[in-house]
Amino acid sequence: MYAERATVSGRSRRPGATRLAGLGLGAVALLTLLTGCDVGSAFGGFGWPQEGITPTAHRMYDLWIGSTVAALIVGFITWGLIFWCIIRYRKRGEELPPQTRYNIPMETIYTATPFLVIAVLFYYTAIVQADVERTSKNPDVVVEVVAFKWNWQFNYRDGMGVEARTVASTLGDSDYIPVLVVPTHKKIRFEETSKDVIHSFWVPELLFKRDVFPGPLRNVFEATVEREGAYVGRCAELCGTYHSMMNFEMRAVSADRYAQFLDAMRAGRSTPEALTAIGEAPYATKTTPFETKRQLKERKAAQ
Ligand SMILES: [Cu+2]
Repeated sequence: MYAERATVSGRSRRPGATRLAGLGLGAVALLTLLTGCDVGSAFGGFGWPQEGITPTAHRMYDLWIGSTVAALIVGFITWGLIFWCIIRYRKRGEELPPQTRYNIPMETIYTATPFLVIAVLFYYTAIVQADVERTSKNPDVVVEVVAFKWNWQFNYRDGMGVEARTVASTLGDSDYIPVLVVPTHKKIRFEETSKDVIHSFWVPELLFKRDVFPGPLRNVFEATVEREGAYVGRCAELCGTYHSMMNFEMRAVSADRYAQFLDAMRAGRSTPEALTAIGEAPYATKTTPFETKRQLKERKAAQ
């Protein structure tokens, strides 16, 4: 049957299947080659934020670049085949072209290939996700993140879990942006809890956010910050009227200066004083307090 049809169409199907398989192999080789060099930065990260400051952020970036390059390769092959078919098999006369169907090798290939693509994407996604989610048994620093309408409190803890004690604390206010100080190159465990509704702790440069729940469930995640600096933090869960004003700042400093900061806090200094003591700007530099309704009213009354 098959041989008959192949003769009718005047060409054998086998070389076509081999060619397609070869093309697939070539694509895989090309993918390996392209992800090997930094195609991401050449194309602006294909829309992915490139300023990640954690090892996991870099791994997520690599996953995105790999997936995008793979998608583009599949796209180019598909577009190529479409245009090739349009040109190669365009109408040449009134004669009906050979009517063929059930090309088993071809059908096997286009069933197996998408499955292979999905399997590879799933494999790498699962690995990177597990890496991002991983928490260690012995973090270097534990910070309790307390969210409330509409600000943050950061408690520096002496251990993990609810039983641990708070050794120092920073509380945000409508006219004070809380600054969370963390050491670089250390495993930082964030333990989250909310006083009222669901909020979400988000520092864009971590390329990660996690919901902050009220009640007994403490959401936890871990991050290692590689670069010193000031990073704006936000609430990423619509939590009420002043949700958009629920900003904070994460200040990453060297491990030594972090220890000095914590010592100053333990000695009873305020957060701005302790920040000044380690040569840092006392107040948030990446965001400012927003004008509250009360301040607006006071200003109007004064006019
Ligand atoms: Cu919120």
